[in-house]
Amino acid sequence: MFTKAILRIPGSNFADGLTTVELGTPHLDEVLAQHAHYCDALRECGLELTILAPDLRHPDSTFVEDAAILTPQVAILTRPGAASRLGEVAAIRPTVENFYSRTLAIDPPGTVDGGDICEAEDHFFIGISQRTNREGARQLAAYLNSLGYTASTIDIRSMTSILHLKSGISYIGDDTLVVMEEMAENSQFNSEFARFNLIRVSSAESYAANCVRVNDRVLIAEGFPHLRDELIARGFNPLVLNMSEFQKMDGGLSCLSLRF
Ligand code: CIR
Repeated sequence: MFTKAILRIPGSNFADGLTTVELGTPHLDEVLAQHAHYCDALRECGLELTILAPDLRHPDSTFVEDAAILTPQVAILTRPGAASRLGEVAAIRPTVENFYSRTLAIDPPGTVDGGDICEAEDHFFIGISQRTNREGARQLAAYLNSLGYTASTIDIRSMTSILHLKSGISYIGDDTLVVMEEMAENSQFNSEFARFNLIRVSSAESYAANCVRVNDRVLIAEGFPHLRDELIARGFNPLVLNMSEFQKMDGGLSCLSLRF
């Protein structure tokens, strides 16, 4: 169960952030409206929100998930792999420290983006990506092991269609992973996923593979009816949100909040 979440309102320069997709320029009024709906959805799931003011120094800072990894016992401040995002960690640190008496940090030359970290019960999948390097993964795994979790790495660098590990997989509780087809088919990853039930997401719906279990709901992006129906068929309760403006900046549902 989560009780709280941290978010940051997108800044007026949101469109100046990083992106690898060519879906057009986000419209600020729609960005803000979609963000407000996302906040409402988390409240509907029972969370108490801490909503931070826009940070114009960091256009990508609404994607708060990348700056920290929150476990029940400790917070691990990350070290984002994109230079333009490094300062987001210092910016969010005081807020995280309001809730956690113990924080750990990833040190140079390690880099970790929270979007590469997928927690599935007592196990953490750590994506090695353009943003998270092996040294960052090593430091993080050592912290997690000391806290009693297991960890394994999944190298997604050959998968050019996704930015972060969690762009392609999500753990939605009940021993179930939502996995984009390309990953589910990859023989390198099969053994990693063997102990879980898999919901495969076709390539036509791959953006929807980034979904988020929040208490008794699963937040999913609007416009992906096959995944929505599959979730319902398996007894999950999806809550659908329009994510079009965040998708333009490579952002998914999970990256807009830190839930704990
Ligand atoms: C970036 O490229 O860093 C941002 N425009 C998007 C980050 C999305 N974060 C995530 O999926 N965890």
